[in-house]
Amino acid sequence: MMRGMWSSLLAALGLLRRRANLLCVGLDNSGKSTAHEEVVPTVGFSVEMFERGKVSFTIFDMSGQGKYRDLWRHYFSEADGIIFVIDSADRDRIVVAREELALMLENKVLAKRPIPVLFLANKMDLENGLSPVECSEALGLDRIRDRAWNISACNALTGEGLEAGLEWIIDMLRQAPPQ
Ligand SMILES: Nc1nc2c(ncn2[C@@H]2O[C@H](COP(=O)(O)OP(=O)(O)OP(=O)(O)O)[C@@H](O)[C@H]2O)c(=O)[nH]1
Ligand SMILES: [Mg+2]
Repeated sequence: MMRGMWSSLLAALGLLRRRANLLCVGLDNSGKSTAHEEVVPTVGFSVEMFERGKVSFTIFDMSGQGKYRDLWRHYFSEADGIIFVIDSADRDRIVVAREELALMLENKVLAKRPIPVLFLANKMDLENGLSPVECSEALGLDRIRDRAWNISACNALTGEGLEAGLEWIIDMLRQAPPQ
């Protein structure tokens, strides 16, 4: 289902002049992998790569399962941007997402690298989900002052909202190109 959606979106956006790595994180079941090709929980991580002209673009899709979350930090030094996916309908675990986000932002490597973070309030199709503003409040995003961040609602099953989110992070990378 929706196989290669990241690739086609990125192609449609006609982006990037160089090599860039995006790290995709968030709790298990938030919908990180649905946007590209996986339909089963990710084991460890998976990588999707694209060549666009002279540009090599890589998305590291990390598993959000508890036992694998420790892997995220190993990619902070290489990431040019982070996509943090939230299951906006999982009200019970938004506090866990907040804790994982806090841990991530406290990481010494990441703290020194002001790379942008795109938050995706996913599963916007589900009734009773949190709006992006509510997600933002629940996660305490207004406390993030040392880097650019943005939040948009999306539905990874249909792709709705993904393009707008990606456009934002790509714009950020254009303004502050990866080292
Ligand atoms: N209703 C709805 N379901 C979604 C959406 N995005 C993903 N899902 C479903 O959520 C479940 C988990 O999606 P995954 O993409 O595997 O989640 P993940 O974040 O990659 O999970 P891990 O790999 O375990 O970290 C799947 O059953 C998806 O079909 C969405 O926008 N709306
Ligand atoms: Mg996954």
